[in-house]
Amino acid sequence: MSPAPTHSQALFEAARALIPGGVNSPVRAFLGVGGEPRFIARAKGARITDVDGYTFIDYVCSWGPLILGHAHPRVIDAVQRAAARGTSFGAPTAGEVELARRIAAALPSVEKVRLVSSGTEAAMSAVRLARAATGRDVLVKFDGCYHGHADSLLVEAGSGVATLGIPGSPGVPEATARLTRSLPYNDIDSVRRLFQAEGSAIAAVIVEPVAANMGVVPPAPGFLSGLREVTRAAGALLIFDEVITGFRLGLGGAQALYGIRPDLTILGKIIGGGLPIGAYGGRSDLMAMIAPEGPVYQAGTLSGNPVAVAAGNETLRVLERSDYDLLDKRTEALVERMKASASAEGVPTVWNRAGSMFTCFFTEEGVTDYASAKRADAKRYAAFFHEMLKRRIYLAPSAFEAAFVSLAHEERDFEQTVKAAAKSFRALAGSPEAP
Ligand code: KE4
Repeated sequence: MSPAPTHSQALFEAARALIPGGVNSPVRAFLGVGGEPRFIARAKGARITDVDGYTFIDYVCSWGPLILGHAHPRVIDAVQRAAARGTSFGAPTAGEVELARRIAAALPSVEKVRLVSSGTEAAMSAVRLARAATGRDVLVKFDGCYHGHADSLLVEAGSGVATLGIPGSPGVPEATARLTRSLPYNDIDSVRRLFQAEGSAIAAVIVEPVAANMGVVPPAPGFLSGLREVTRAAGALLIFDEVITGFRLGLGGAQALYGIRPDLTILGKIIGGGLPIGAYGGRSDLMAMIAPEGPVYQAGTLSGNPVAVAAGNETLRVLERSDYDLLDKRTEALVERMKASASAEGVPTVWNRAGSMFTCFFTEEGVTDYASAKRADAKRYAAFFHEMLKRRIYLAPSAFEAAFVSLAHEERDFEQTVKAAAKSFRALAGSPEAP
């Protein structure tokens, strides 16, 4: 007699009858690791609880936004107070000015900023602006980087596209895809060659300054500075997609860490504190081209939504007084301990980390781009994912994503995680589980 379906299973069956794949975003469907997704009922701090009452230490953190942990009391209070004043007005509010000010104060390259409702919207708008500002059409991205699901950005994309092994996406017109060039990440010579051949037609290079959608892959020395130099020389724009790295790698994001001043920056996730948000901004001469100040049209019913903005402002207020160094050191210690336990069990792993995000690749070679990330053993990652899930640790259900540590993760969480990892690596190595 098979066990009665769990609430998650029953919900997933009902969801699949109504929602494509039973989920509202593909990577949530567990197709990258097999099995069925857990439907989450609630979360607090570093832990999430599914509808069957199982609690897990969470390293997905809603794919990055929840750097403070789930249901942070100050964020919840700000959201409740904002909602009680009304959820949306379709008119400007003071909170939007405060959030714009906080973003500009943290990112000096962002002289003006437009709030939207997702990272996808921010990326597509920044690309439209770059094409309008330069009068050019060609866009350069990098294999395995993901900038949301706008047509021109789905070429060789990472994240869910990589997880599902979809070559781009049907429905993107060939004429559109042809205008996007995708090059190997960290290969500055390939960028130089392309600019020699087509530089006068290139509107912009868009890049995750620390890639996190092929798993975490930091920039090689000279890669980002090389992009800055090549784009400036060719009159093309440099767009940093900091949807993940913004306010994750420090208040100044990757651009502060690596000392690069992009022309445009894309933000999302953390600046909304877990509510729907995105933003794009940069040089004021460029942003002045955006309607209604200029002719480049972009709009949104819920752009700058007061409840999302309240969550974002409170999150950034807390982050402005938080210790990023401590968060990074805790993450480094966690990764070192898990790496040691994999090695002790003779399981080959490579761990890429940037600040408080990391990825474990099951491989013996360095992972420096999408090709090497794809050579890692995704099946072994899937097995590790389920061994850890069994031990109540919730990692990304995809080998091509990042694990995130929040300020709510405590020593007891790391202890439990390291113990679970040791047992999981032992299981992967085929050794009997120690009692
Ligand atoms: P959204 O449209 O999902 O808000 O943002 C798109 C986006 C843009 N740029 C970067 C660097 C991103 O990582 C993302 C979205 N990230 C994925 C996970 N890595 C979102 C998870 C999902 O698609 O469900």
